[in-house]
Amino acid sequence: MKVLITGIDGYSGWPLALHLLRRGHEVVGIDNFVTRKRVKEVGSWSATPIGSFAKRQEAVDRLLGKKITFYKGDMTKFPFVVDVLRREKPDTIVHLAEQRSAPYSMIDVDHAVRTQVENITGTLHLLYAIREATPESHLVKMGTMGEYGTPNVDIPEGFFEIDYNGKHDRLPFPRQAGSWYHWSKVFDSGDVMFATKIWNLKSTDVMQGIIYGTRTPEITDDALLTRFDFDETWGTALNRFAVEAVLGLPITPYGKGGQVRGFIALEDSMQSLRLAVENPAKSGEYRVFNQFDAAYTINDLAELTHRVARDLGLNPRIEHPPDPRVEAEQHYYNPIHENLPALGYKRSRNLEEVLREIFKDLIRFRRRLEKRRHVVMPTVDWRQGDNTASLGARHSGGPAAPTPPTASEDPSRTPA
Ligand code: USQ
Repeated sequence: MKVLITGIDGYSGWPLALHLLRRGHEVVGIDNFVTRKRVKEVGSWSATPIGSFAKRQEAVDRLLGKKITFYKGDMTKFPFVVDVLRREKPDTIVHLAEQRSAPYSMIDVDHAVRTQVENITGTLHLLYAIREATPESHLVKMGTMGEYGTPNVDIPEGFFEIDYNGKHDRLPFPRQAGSWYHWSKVFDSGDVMFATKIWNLKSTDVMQGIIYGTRTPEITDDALLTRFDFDETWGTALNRFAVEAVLGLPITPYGKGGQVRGFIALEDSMQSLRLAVENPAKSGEYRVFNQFDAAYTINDLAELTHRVARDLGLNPRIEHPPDPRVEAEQHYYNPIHENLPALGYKRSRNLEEVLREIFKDLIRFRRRLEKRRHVVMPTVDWRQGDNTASLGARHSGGPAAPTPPTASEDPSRTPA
């Protein structure tokens, strides 16, 4: 199959490209390198040193004997999006090119608006471009488990059966997102569902859980590493906890730490996306996959990180900062996830094994972490309308300057 990956330079996009190439698929990519710029904007960088995209392409050529066709451009420019689709005619499009950080979207009004405008515009452009250029192609759209929030009932895969006032229907399950970022994904889901219906498209909406890990089996050389973020805005729970332990900073389950989320290893997220690609939706079908492996409380993960770090001779400690988010700190959580196992999904390795591998890599890149230790502790508070002063004071000695939405040059000449 020919697969177009939008956001191919990202944490998931890059290992997905390697995984699909190894499976014999042809890979085309789009990116505007804005994640590299925005991580720099908050004073951070990737724990793993990653080269420019040209260097990544060279490594794929040299180490795998494969080519990736690449288009630098922005999903908010419709002529660019439709032109790539017309030229490449992909069988499948995996749409990952969105602002993916909840805390980043909560910095201030500017970051909230840019997150929603860019994410929703990019998805709408892609939907119109598919209709115009490749109506037969299958869209695999990256959404998030966070669209559902944490309701006090089981969470189905997208839809549920309901009896109400004597009538019965199958309806989209209510969405209760917890950040402007997560709401942008809710709006995307509505748009993908509607476009699929009116234009008879094929779509899979992936409700992705929190990914952890530094590696996939295809990352056989440092030149093939994916990025790994750990700062307060771009890093995610388990990845951040491992970095905190390496740096001798407190491991930080926010508030009571009873927040439960679905987690999945990077390698298994790639397996899941590949299963969605290789088993496309039918014409007119909008299907939803809850894509996570197991649910854990944040406290469970903090304690596991603590134990593994001690085994490795580190001296970790757990502290509970006040929760900077507005979220339930103890709650019921039982999402169903049956669609991917029905396609053959199987967990590849257990959580502790992957965590030990994360530590191994982070200890190798400890000097890069040390240089950015001041960006790890949380400052962005959901209750504040403007966090730029506190974020700027902690990260770069001044207010965080907004980044223009379109990257005009490749900032990846130096390691990101
Ligand atoms: N948390 C802590 N301590 C930390 C960091 C996070 O307790 O140091 C808590 C948060 O309060 C939250 C939970 O961990 O309750 C998850 O936070 P996160 O930062 O790991 O993940 P989140 O903001 O939900 O977003 C991440 C990705 C996003 C993806 C989402 C999947 O950044 O792109 O959509 O995970 S999900 O969470 O299932 O919606």
